[in-house]
Amino acid sequence: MAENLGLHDKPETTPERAEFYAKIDPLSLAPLWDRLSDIVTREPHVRAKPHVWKYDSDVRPLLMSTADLITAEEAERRVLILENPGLKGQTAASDALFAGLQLIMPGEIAPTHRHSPAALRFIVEGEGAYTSINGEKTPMAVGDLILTPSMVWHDHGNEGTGPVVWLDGLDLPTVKFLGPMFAELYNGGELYPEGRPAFDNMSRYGANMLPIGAKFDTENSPVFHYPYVDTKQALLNIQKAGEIDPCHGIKMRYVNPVNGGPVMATIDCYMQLLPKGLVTETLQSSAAWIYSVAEGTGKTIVGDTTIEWGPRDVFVVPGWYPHHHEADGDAFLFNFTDMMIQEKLGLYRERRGNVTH
Ligand code: GTQ
Repeated sequence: MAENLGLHDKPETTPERAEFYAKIDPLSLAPLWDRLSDIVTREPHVRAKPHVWKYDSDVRPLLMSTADLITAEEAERRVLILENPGLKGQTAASDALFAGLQLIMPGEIAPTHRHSPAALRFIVEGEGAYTSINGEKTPMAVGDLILTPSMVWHDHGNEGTGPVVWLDGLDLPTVKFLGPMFAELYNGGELYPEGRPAFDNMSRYGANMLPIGAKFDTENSPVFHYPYVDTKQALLNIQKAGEIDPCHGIKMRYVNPVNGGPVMATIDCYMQLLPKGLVTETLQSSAAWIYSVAEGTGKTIVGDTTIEWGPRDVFVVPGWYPHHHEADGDAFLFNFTDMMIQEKLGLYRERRGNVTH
């Protein structure tokens, strides 16, 4: 991106001005005219860089080696942060969102806690693990989406025979920036008692029915498990109609069935099918998009960076980078975004081709 995106050139720092700036600094004052061109820019000046984490060759061996380094219990969450190279030390994959890969080994438990940041899990590898949400065990299968919205009790366990890995997506940088960060361990470190039976949430709220008289006090979806078998089948069925969006292929939003809105107040999730050979049209979105490849190979061209991706890779398209996708075969891409936050604040913009919305 161009370096000087300001509306006008920065006024010269004459010796007289420099002396004035030095004089007012101890009084916690500063001249806006010296900063304006860096801050109020014509277009977004995004710190995050386009980036891909290659799972099989790079991340997986390192993640697996952490099993000998620390237990899930001691770590509380054994996660490798996918830290954007443009945001070193900031615990962020994009300016507003966190991403990490979490490992849980057979027999391990990651203790019950809750926090104000909202989280999603997209299952990458393995079987036999679960997330327990307010005591309701949610079995994990590869490609499933599991939600743990703000302040919901959750713990993870692995009752299988091999390692299980998932992508964590959180609004952590946003909550940190805004300030209301709260977290607690359940009863100082106990496991949350067993709650409703497995699959209760999706039957109660996600089977095209709602319990009589049901009332909801948050925007978050009461369904917290979106199995990949259903998601994938839906996309395959829709593909038969042959209606392909030029920018998105076939892109479906996971929704809160109560209000049709995003699954959580701050994070919006999607599954996208790019049919074999599709080259999408260029899209520019003021939101950031974090992708996890469920199936298929291809590439995404983000500004002047070409990201080659395959199954289990994670990549970031930061805000306002023109980008398009090229799929080798049918590809299924999970992605999540901060678009919701921007939309709610009336700030979201996108440009398809040359048209800005
Ligand atoms: O699994 O609860 O990647 O609390 C970061 C913070 C995962 C979790 C993360 C968390 C979790």
